[in-house]
Amino acid sequence: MQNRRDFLRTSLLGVPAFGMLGARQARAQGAPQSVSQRAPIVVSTWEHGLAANEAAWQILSGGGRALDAVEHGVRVSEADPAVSSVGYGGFPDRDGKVTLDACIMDAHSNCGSVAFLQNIKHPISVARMVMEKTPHVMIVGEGALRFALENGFEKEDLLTPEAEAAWRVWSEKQSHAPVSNDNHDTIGMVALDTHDELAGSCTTSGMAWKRHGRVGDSPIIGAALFVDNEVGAACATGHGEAVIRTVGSCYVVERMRAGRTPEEACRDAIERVVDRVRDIPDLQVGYLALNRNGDVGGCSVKPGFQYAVHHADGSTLHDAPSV
Ligand code: SD4
Repeated sequence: MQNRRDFLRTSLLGVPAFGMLGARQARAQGAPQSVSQRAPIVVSTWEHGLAANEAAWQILSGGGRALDAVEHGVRVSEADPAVSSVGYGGFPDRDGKVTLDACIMDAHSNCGSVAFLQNIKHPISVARMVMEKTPHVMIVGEGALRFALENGFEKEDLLTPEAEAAWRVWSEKQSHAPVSNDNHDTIGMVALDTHDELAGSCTTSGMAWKRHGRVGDSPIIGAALFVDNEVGAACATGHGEAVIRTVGSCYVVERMRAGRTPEEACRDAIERVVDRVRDIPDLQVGYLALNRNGDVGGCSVKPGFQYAVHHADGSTLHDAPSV
């Protein structure tokens, strides 16, 4: 059942008046948290998804492809040093190394992925190159770095002074690091373009203070991201181990195929996580889904998961319901 206490919380950022009206109507009608819009539309995880969506929208609103939109959208978060779970400025692992995971998928079941990649600011673009320039889906570690350098990417130091300082504080305490406000803001983005094509992307520096070499769900197709153009697309954020163990995003898409709305499908997947994964303390997982009709919904284990939506009526931020 939908949690009706957590109604649509819409924060409109410089949207035109008709966008505000639409949001007010949704509230007045007691609409559920899901959003329904004709293409194009882009949705992404967390508040910093608003800025990422804006970049994606520039592409989608000009008739561009969802694939380009989801790549260029998440690059905004990758480049933002204030986003401490993605790209440049991401919190390092327990050895003080920033290691990145990313994947991308298009409407034709093409996909590309990189994992445990270091010193490259835009892993999502490397993932896209894996998809388009190799016969493979996934390249990791040293091989991924070599592939990136061969294809014109530059080696950069991604550890900002702020992230290094946070790591030093953690090293002194050697504390356990559950998903918290410090490390929950992986970006997953899914979009539908005016050519009726869906695409999705996901990029992260992973769980802060993780074991060196640990790879989460974010580069794994079917776990953090899945796109089926006949049905819809879904992405995940939160404890990657729980998402992998329940093949989360693929399950969300399959639930939509079975007739569930995006929000219901996300709720089904969250219920599966809660039911099956009982050994992770302070577990948090959030799913976000978009179907090919432009309906959007999300759900998370704990309250606090937000997602950003951008469509012709403007840009909004929503609180997902939790189970
Ligand atoms: C991971 N899923 O590496 C990522 C972490 C995350 O928001 O989503 N943070 O497990």
